[in-house]
Amino acid sequence: MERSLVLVKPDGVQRGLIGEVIIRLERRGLMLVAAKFLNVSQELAETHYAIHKGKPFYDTLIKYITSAPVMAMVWGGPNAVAAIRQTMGATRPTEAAPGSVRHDFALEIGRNLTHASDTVENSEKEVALWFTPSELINWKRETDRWIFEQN
Ligand code: IDP
Ligand code: MG
Repeated sequence: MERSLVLVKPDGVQRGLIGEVIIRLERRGLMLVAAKFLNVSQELAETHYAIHKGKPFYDTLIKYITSAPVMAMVWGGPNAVAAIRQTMGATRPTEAAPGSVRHDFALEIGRNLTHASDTVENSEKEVALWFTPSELINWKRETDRWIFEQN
């Protein structure tokens, strides 16, 4: 099953939007695979955002993600990476599709509430960075056959 790392970033946690993000992913039919609430260390932040090192927003991005607790989750399902990116919306909230989390709840790119893996390859790396194998729950839902064509 395809999986994606999803973070409710510090602004989302502070604004009480953890439940809002979860409800949208649950309603879409995606499956929760893992979850934990944590303060992000400097080291984890730098590894997670290594691809952005050197960019003008890198230092503020690291400060943002380490500034307060985040809700880290793994969600799975068919085309989970693309589906979750769509549910979260484009990086810049003013370019995010109406109905997406970033459109509906955010205004600024540096306060865009969530993270979601951008490719299948990166999703597997990110899941392994944030979670140990034993934290990833492999389970079946009674509703799977009504949501997934193949299960
Ligand atoms: P993504 O979160 O949609 O994958 P990325 O381009 O990977 O977007 O950027 C990571 C995060 O860095 C964004 O979610 C946003 O919080 C922040 N960011 C990206 N570009 C800018 C910018 O130009 N100014 C401020 N923050 C930015
Ligand atoms: Mg990204």
